[in-house]
Amino acid sequence: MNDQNTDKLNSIIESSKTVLILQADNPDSDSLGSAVALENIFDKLGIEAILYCGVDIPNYIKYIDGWDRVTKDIPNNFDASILVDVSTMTLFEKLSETDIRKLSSKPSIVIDHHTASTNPITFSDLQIIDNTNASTGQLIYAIGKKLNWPMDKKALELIANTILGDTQGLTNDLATADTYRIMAELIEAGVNRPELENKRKEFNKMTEAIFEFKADLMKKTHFAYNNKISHVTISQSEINQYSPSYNPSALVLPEMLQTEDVLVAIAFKEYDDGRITAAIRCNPGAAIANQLADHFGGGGHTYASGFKVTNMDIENLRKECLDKAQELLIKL
Ligand SMILES: [Mn+2]
Repeated sequence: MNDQNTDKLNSIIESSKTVLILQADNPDSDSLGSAVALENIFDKLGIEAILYCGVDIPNYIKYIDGWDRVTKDIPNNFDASILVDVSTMTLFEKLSETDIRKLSSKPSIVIDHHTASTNPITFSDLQIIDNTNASTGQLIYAIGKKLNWPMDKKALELIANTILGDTQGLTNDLATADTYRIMAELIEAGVNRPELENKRKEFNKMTEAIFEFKADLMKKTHFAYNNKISHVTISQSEINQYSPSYNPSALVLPEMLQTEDVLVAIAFKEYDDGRITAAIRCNPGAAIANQLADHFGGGGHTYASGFKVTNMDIENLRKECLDKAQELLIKL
């Protein structure tokens, strides 16, 4: 993060009355927490924030207050936009031509911690991208400190949630010494980590039906290549029945990774319209998630990524994906 970028960001924000904050089509606790934290900070600066996401906010992150203020429409009146936790056009499929024209006509800023994309945001004027940050929220915290933004306990809690979300509770390799230092600062400033954890856990409790569905998913999980690659396929009817209350992949991916010999876990979702999505998670020492997703036009981090394809048969896709995963594992 260089001074020139933060100065430019500051001047855009200072000359705005209304700022539109966009999340990509795959909202998570980092994108949502970052968006609501900026809303909170801007409110204190006398700037109105409008929160946008093209898809519904998934239930599992609704422990983050403010999710219900996220709208699916790009408004007509705003002075600037900020895209959080995303730097690729691939994840903005819900934007229409008109939406993109509106966004292009105003200053637009990307704040993200993913590695550079091959399909960058076409309408952004300023990109603050720093992949040394565990979460976009952590980057916002750094920017906020630099620009003396008012960050109250609520904003700091939101920032802590983005870090805990993306680092899976400070357990994956996104959590660096800096991340721990920042968490310590947040805790010193009043953030109560057990309180945040309890709220999230309380919110993510399973119903009995979900508990049984989890058992079904585990029963149909397969293990390939000497159990190094674990995969499960979730059908449209299962998505219809269970997705509104629980993200099916999140039910089994952690269990798959917690199985002996497994290095890579993949959850495919097969939709009736021909779309197939895959969520990829890797165990320590098998950092191939981004490369595997990249092979199918997706993206993400080295240990967690995803992709979406259309016009591909599930059998063929599965085979190609497993073979590619094996190939990448051999190269490690
Ligand atoms: Mn993130």
